[in-house]
Amino acid sequence: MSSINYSIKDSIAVIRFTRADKLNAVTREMALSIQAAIDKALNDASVRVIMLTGEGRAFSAGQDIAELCVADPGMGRILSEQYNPIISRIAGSSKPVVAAVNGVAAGAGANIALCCDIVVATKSASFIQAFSKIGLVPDSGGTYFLPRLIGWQKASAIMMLGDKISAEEAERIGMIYKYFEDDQFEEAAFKIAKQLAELPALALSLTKKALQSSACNSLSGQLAEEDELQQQAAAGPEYAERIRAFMKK
Ligand code: LHQ
Repeated sequence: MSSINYSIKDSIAVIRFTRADKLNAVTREMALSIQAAIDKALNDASVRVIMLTGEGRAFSAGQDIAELCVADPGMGRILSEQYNPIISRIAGSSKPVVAAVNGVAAGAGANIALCCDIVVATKSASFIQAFSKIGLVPDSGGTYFLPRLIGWQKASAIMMLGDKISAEEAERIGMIYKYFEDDQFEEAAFKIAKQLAELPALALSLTKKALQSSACNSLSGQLAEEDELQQQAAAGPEYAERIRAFMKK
């Protein structure tokens, strides 16, 4: 896996993009490596949280445009084989996925970050829906997640204009959870992942499911879903343990 690095620390699998000289632009090999790394983390019982981040001054500049010029497999194949499986894996992951956006995130790079459960960024990071400028439609789930995160109007403008959104603005409008000063970023992002790793895994996974259902449920449907998921959570071992511990205190 030359374009990414995979490591585990404190039950957190860190998938780090390592094409820093190309702003972590995504090649076919890199997209397939990201998919394989997510699978590895999902299948490893010792991993409780997955974190995506980048090396250098970018999180990812999206599709490697240079690769398209030398070996374009056709638009249908790029999305169905490279990007959609990454987004589906992250959205379908039973383990929480944190995007630690260390720098600029553009095109599919931005949308890979935005489909994660918690998105944090350095103050100097930015988000660019770069698609319209190169004559393309936002992909990698962007048209699904962005309007749900920040509302239709802002999503529409940001996607059509392709404006660069600073981390401060992204936090203000609800596109991301928080930004941190650059020199405190690594520690702060890791602290959030660690906090997740120490929480009951089943509850987090069912919370993710409930949030996803709410994207298309009616209130009555959602209340029924919460009822069902709450019963599943309460049937798990961590609920009983946590209640016992609370009562002891
Ligand atoms: C790059 C890239 C890049 C290759 C910087 N590729 N080398 C899905 C399906 C099918 C087709 C197409 O796409 C998609 C999904 C997508 O992601 S479409 C959107 C693709 N991404 C973009 O359009 C963003 C392109 N990049 C930029 O606009 C700028 O590089 C940003 C704003 C991200 C950063 O600007 P600067 O800070 O000024 O850096 P730079 O432009 O000087 O880039 C530094 C190096 O990185 C440079 O290489 P070099 O060898 O000259 O130092 C760039 O060529 C390379 N690079 N993005 N996407």
